Amino acid sequence: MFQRILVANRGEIALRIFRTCREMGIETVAVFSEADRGAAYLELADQKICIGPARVSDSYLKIDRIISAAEVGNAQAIHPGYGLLSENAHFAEICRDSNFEFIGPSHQAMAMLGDKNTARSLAKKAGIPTVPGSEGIIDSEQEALAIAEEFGFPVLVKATAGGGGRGMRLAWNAEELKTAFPQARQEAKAAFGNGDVYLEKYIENPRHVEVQLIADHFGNVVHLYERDCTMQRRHQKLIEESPSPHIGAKTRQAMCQAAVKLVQTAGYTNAGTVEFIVDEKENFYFIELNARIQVEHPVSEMITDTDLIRAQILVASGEKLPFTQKEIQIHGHAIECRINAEDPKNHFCPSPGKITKWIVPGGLGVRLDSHVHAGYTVSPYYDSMIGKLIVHGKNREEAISRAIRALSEFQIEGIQTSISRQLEILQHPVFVEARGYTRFIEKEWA
Ligand code: MV4
Repeated sequence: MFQRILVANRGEIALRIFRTCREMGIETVAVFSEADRGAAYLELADQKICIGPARVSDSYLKIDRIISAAEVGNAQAIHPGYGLLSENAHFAEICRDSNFEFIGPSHQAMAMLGDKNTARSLAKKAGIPTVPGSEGIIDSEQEALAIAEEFGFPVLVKATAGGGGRGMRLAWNAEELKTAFPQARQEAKAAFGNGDVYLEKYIENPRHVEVQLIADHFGNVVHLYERDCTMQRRHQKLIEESPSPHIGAKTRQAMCQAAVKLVQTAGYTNAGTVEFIVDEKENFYFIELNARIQVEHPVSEMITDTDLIRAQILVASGEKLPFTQKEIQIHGHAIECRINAEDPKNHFCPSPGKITKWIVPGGLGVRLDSHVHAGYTVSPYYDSMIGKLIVHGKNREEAISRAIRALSEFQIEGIQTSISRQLEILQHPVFVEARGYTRFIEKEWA
């Protein structure tokens, strides 16, 4: 087992990892930017090392500085958290070449899954349902048109280097595809340095359901059931829950089995999430495999009574998974609300600044993962998420009441937050009756 881990991240996820390390008796090395200097959460690490100026490109994304910090801090492993360098295969490779264990999948698996078209081919090979679409990269407009005619409009042009909703273009007919195709290629080239695109039939009003998995180096793969992330706005998730209210036991079983099969086929290790879209008839289709711990992992932890960060660390150090599939059962229902420093009354514009009042909820079934406090200044340089409220109840109804109760207890001044909108969503009949769909928030609060 590792004695010392460097956490190559900031904010709530860095704190989340420090906490588990403390419980495991593992020391931690924090890295921080000039903007995060003096932040209270850094005190939970055993050592802290400044890695540069506020901008992520000058600090949290600087691979050489992070590797140097791991050397100076005498760490044996590096946990990347989510975002930042977490899905950068080059970073994972450099960590291992520098003799630091990267707490995540192999760089080969990451590179393969980072290419969404390769991931799609892999899913097909494993017999997992994928959306009807092209067999591979599409090189010409003629080819795109021919394929679209074959399975019918509307179609989505997707960047193979994209993911998470980035690099997608919708076309309802041949005319639109003639502009969408070159635009998608150009945008992908500019955004990712790779203009390769593929085609999928567009599934209208899908639900977004993802399966959490973890795999060790002994061939053990365990799923921790699914999370429903349908309640999002412009690909920014606002509310996540588990289990999904949109699927029945049969679909759940089939989806979780498909996800396990995919991870086995890919030879994937560590924590990962297989993302599906689900149509009105509960048909599910593979979309992508996220090769990291995700923001919303706590809802899976709450319903299965596990610590996913602990499991990640154990697996990375070469130990067997600390649980078997049989031990993973669904207990009750969990809901997560991301607390963002954003103004819901002003198009969710970021609302950085000093938090002058911070009174938070507590009580039965309430978990708050947050690195902020009264007097903390939310920096404009980073993601606007300042915490996550996770509630657990014996069923969905209780979890919803508890989430509403807990959100109402927040007293925050100095910045705007997403809380008022989340309270509206949680009380909306569409959410309560599980009739939500991915574009619901955009439509209802246009
Ligand atoms: C789709 C789709 C419809 N049809 N693919 C968005 C996130 C990215 N991971 C995949 N996304 C989608 N892919 C096909 N073939 C609709 C979406 C999508 C979406 C998916 C999940 C949650 C919210 C969404 C919002 C808009 C579009």
